[in-house]
Amino acid sequence: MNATAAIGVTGLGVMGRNLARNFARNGCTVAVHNRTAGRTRALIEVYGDEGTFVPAESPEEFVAALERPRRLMIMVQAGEATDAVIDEFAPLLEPGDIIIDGGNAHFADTRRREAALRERGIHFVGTGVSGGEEGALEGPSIMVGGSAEAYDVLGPMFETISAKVGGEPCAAHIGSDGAGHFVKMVHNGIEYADMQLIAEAYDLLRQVAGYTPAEIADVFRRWNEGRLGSYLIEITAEVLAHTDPETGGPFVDIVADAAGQKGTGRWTVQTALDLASPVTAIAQATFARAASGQRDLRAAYAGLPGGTRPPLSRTEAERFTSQVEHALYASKVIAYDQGWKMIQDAAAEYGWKIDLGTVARIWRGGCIIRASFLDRIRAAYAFDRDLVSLLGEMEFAMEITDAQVPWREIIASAARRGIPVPAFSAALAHYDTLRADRLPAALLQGQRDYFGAHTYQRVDRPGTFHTVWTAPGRPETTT
Ligand code: NBP
Repeated sequence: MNATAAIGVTGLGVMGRNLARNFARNGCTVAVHNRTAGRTRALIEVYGDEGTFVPAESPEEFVAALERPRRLMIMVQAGEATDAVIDEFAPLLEPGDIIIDGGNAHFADTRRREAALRERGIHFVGTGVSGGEEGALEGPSIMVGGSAEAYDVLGPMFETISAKVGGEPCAAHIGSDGAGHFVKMVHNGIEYADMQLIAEAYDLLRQVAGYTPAEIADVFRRWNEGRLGSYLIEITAEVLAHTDPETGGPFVDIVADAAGQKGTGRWTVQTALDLASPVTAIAQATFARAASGQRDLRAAYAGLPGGTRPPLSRTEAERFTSQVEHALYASKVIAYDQGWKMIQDAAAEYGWKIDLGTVARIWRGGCIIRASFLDRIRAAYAFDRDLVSLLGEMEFAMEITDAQVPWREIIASAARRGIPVPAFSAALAHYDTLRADRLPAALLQGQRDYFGAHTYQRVDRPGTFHTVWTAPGRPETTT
């Protein structure tokens, strides 16, 4: 077989098939392979005329079809399947060849695989691909890890097939080894928080303002024209406006209220704990999904007292709606800020040089959290590459200042009425924690020193101290 393919895709499920078609539609010759050969044949049969595909039935045939340095993209299930495919193909490759893993791998697995393959001279490029089935075909957001050398080869191809915003590609080299998969994981964590915040806003508008789902759809359509404008707000309006054909009632009322998750939100929270990165809005969003599925526990709590819910007049409901917009926006800024800080914390831990403005740029299109808001984040980092927090940027700080009364009012009114707003509350508590002059952490240090001699620092002089709590007069010692 002649080596004519610029790239090969193995694993022709939903994502692999569509990525292969995207490469082919953009003029790349693509070798295609799948464990079950029937899928390869089906791809050629149905989509073969979309571009130049080279179907391969065996790994050897597949590798032989690739131009050097070989670029081989794996699109199979994360975990054991990915390791099995690497073990199958790596022995067929040569130093300088590139394996790309476009699945949703855990970044720690990517780091392990990259180190092992580097020893054999093979580039391993963990790549986060966001945008689902449609994005893979029409233009995803692509977060590329691995070496800069590998990106020199792959970059132009990824940039060609990615989504474009204002003519700019939503694909970039994020950083070495697992940086691409890490950033994809945080993207999904932020997505969880954004979705939960929107869901809480809906719940408030329904239960406090008394609006119907169709009316709330109109509110979201309006918000979509403003600073909250985003793919998630847009699809929320569509879901809320949808009527169940069977019952004729709102679709949202016939859906079971137990949310699923595939695990990337959970990974974000688990990793954040290891990094001591306080992504509390993301964590609450993840726990809110978990709580929604706890049928027995919900049954045990059902019927317990909550707050009182006095109805609002039409004018009050309109005012309340505008307050919810402020609360949603302010909470969203905090959730995104938490995600960005987590990326900074990981970059420091793993030695990645991540350009945070680039992350914002490539999330503006192709992915689930795409939004005009990301342009603002990009601009903030373009102005100051080392920005520690989005609130260090004047416009965000001013918006948060403007949101103070409505943000607090909304959360207080939810608490009075017994309506859960875990992500709104976590975002506000995060804000209040970080802006506080003094935190009760001082008392925690005293408690820790008391029971475990964990020592403490003083505010008035340097050094490390311990109080001998059991001795008369409780003398202080220095260590
Ligand atoms: P699918 O479930 O549609 O396809 C899975 C593919 O993996 C099939 O080609 C299957 O081959 C192959 N495979 C498996 Br499973 N085990 C294998 C093994 N041991 N050896 C060789 N091939 C094996 O998955 P998908 O939705 O296309 O997802 C692919 C990757 O992309 C996953 O890591 C996923 O997390 C990620 N991802 C998915 C989305 C999305 O929206 N779906 C978005 C972003 C990323 P077979 O045909 O022989 O069974």
